[in-house]
Amino acid sequence: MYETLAVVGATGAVGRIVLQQLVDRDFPYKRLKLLASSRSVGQEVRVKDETVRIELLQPGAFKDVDLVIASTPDEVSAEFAPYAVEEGAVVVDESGYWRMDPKVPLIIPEVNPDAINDHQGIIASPNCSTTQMVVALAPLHHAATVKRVVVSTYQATSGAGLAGNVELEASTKAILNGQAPKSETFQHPIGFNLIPQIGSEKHEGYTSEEMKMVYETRKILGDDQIQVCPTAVRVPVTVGHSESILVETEKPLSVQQATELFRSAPGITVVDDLPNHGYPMPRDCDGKDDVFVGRIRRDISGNGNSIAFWCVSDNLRKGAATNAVQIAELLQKSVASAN
Ligand code: 2RA
Repeated sequence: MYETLAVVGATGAVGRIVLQQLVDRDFPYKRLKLLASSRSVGQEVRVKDETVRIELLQPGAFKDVDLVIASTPDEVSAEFAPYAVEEGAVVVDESGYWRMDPKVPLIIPEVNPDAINDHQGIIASPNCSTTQMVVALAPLHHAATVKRVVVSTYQATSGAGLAGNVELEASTKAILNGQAPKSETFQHPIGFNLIPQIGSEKHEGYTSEEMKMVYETRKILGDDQIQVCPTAVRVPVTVGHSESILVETEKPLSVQQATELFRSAPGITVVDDLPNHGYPMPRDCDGKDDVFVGRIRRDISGNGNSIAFWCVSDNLRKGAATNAVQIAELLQKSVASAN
């Protein structure tokens, strides 16, 4: 049981779901502290049967805190996480800032739970587009060693926070009303559109979002040889990232073997019944914690060592809040078993 749990960024798109997950999963803590920037200080948030007042995120705020679950922009995490650790807390961080730091474990509890034993105060949760892909790749990797992945994402507007969904609605309404849509959160109007850019240019024409999928996949699966070619696309869907994935393995896998591996892996639900129009779609996955896999098929362009599939997950849940709360649960188990 944690004495004091702090949630940083509780009023954001992910932070709200973190609070809901704490209640739904009956997460053990005695006292809950909510921390945010001065903009939200004083706001009251209802959690289970108590009302919690948001306090200022500042040095000294973690002196009585054991565990932090944080969902903030990178620059906020870069500043507060070191002093939170210095003040005695362990930080489960959802920002991108610490993920590739060699001293920071990057964890998906179903995939690499043992990495938690190496933490030095900060534990990172991967980017949403990486998390769902790696949950799906892990059983194939363990059985047949993943060599190469070609992935195209179809990412929901909530990946850009509450502002992303507000802009999708405003943009769609403006277009339906014959007005010019505005684009402030995204590079172009998102209503009735697809935008093949998430993040900024990072490496040889690949964006920062795409390179996260390359680097984080290797770190989580512990294999620097895995080659990933990603294309990340923003789509006019509020919740649920979808991914078209082609995976090449060292040992060949039949469609039946791959399907069995997906079915028996933790955190994956297979929905694969093309004749009856059965496959995962964002609307059906909204509000669910699993990663959904379907359209599992042989790569008819390949040499027998590759499988194609479709993967959908709620980006705010397994892609963010659920994974962070699962890390916190894992941490508690590892502390309990060490004592
Ligand atoms: C996005 N992956 O969807 C980002 C959020 N972390 O924009």
